[in-house]
Amino acid sequence: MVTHTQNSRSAFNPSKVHTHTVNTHPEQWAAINAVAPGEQLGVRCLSSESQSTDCGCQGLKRDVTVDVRDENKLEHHDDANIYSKTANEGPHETERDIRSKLVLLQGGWFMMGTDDPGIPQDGEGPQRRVRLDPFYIEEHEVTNQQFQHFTNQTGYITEAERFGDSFVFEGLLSEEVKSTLSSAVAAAPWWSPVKGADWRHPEGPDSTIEHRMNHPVLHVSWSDAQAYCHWAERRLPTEAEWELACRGGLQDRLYPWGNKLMPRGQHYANLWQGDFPNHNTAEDGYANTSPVMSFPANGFGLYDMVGNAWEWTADWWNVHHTTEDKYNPKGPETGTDRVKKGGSYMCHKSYCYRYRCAARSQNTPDSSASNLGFRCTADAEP
Ligand SMILES: [Ca+2]
Ligand SMILES: [Ca+2]
Repeated sequence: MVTHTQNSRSAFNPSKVHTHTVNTHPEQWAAINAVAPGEQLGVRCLSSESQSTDCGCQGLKRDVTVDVRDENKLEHHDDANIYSKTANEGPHETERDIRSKLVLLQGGWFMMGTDDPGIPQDGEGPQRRVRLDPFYIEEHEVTNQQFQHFTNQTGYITEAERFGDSFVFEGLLSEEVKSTLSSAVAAAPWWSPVKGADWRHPEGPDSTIEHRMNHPVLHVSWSDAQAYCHWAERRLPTEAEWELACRGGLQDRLYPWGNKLMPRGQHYANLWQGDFPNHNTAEDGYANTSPVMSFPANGFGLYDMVGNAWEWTADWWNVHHTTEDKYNPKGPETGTDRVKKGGSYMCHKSYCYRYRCAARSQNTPDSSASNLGFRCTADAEP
């Protein structure tokens, strides 16, 4: 069963923080984002998930209650409005090429969710009719190169950088970093909070993205993803938009390409092969993330909708849905966790059968991890 062990996120609810003065200078962004040494927040390891179907990544929650002083330092960060079109000029004309190509989806009616859920407690069902207006979606996950451009332009500092740590899958850590670990997630010991892990250092301080600039950016919180999309004059997809995009025009299929995981014996997504969590054969070519667009696109021309990195959506998490028709649904009004979709390179049927279009999971908005990224959507092509 999915149960929330505590609600420590209220201080991070964007609706509860005030709008800050507009500031578009990189130096000033850096200044207001700064966290003084020794003021990093700790993390708390929580999970109540069943291990039989769970990779444990929903339990990756920061404990924001440890130090109220730090909440004050962070509060500006939750207001993505500071990156809105009216508050920020967004990318300059010459920088537009750095953003992903948008694919226009016509919307219309589609069947969201499934009546044959792989993980019923995640709220994958019931299947319901949803109608969406046309929208654009980026053809691949936001890459390290794109995110670097964003941070270079704005001086933006991610939440993981300001907290001073992020969750990393232990199987990817060097022995040196492993020797420094003090805690792991109780029900998912393959996850550890690693000091110095952030999007530039996905496996901790001794790692780099130098040779992975075209891989999905990782260790970005929901707020970080929001900030990038606002800067790019785009937005995060709703869960319904993401799911329609995932289905690639197919109806009631498990995967973006159909019902068979490996058509003609070919890998269609970067997932986990072998025994999770101890042995990844990387039969698909990748034990970690892959360059975006390394696997076939779906019928809409979208890449890595399942696998590679999990992707944040705009919606709050809730597992209860009705069968009534919905128009442009945006999820619950409030919540503690945000929905993520698509699974990651860590997903294996034995532990995380979530690399399906109807599958879903959640994290608190300030969570970040070595398998979680995002892509943006837009209402109109700029
Ligand atoms: Ca793989
Ligand atoms: Ca993905």
